[in-house]
Amino acid sequence: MTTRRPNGRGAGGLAGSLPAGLAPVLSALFLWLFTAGAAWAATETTYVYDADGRLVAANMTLSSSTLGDFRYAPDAVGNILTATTTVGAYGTVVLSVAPEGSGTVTLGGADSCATDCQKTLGLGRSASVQAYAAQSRAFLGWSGGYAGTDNPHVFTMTGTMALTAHFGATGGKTDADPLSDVTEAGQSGRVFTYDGDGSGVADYLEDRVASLPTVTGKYLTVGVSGTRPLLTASARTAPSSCAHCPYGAVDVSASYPTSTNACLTYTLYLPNDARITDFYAYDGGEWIDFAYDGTTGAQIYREAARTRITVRVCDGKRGDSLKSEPTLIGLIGAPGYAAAATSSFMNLLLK
Ligand SMILES: [Ca+2]
Ligand SMILES: [Ca+2]
Repeated sequence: MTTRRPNGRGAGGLAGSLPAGLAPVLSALFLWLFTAGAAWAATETTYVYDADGRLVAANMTLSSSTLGDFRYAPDAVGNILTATTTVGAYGTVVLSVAPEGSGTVTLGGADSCATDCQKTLGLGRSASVQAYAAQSRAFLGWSGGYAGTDNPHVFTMTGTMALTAHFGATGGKTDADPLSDVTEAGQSGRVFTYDGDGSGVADYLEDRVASLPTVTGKYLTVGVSGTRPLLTASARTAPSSCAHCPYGAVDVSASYPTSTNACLTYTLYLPNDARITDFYAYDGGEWIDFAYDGTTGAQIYREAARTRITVRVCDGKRGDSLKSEPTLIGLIGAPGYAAAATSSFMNLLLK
């Protein structure tokens, strides 16, 4: 508790000196309750008086990232305030599970709860959360306020904390594409919400979407149209003829929907990269510039946060890396760009 006496005249000296109606206003005004996102270290309160020495305002210094509860009330004569501060009274832990029904979470210590639970804890208090996988499932890691695999995860409440526990197959590969859950969990291997195609579904849960590191140390996502899972998805070295292929190449394949619809569209999702103007495909033992010709080939779209490349490939046609494989369509492709014109010009000069 903090009690500060302002410099105004004390009780008895100025009885009833508050302007009419101000006391109830102050009573209401100074009952401020911060429960989320507010910041208050509660260090200083500055009182403001009018020319007659009557209190007209109390300003509080707000800082830090803590949460708190502070209440002010005028005394009987109106110009002495009592400030009651209770910093650290509120903090909320919100827990959820994903994918739904694959496990439960508990909030340790004296508190415990099942799935989709919420608890209010004091700031500065130690909290412990633990994930329990359902049968034949495994706990993968946390997302939200903490991205890691500690289980239980013990932390100190410094504010509102929202956590989601992610679960997957016990073998470490949940969906039907060939990549492990960790591989698809972002470049760090810890972001189980990673959604490179922006579908709203984490990629480790999507058969037709694969996120993976490239041979150049970058990270990209590739998806395939239709209804069949990606059969293969791997990174490989770009053609030596490509001087500027910053993402290397990807090698993907899938089966096509029907004999009458023997084409697939692969989509690559890269970081926004204005340099990418070309797409090269490995075709019949050589790399070709696989530009869209109206039927097959690559089209490049630069979007706000990413570069998206759609690559149409038809069975046995140009760009199919598995021409001899019935029912399968493969793509070995590399996004890139040609040498800058000035470089070519300089090369000519140097020859
Ligand atoms: Ca996705
Ligand atoms: Ca996937």
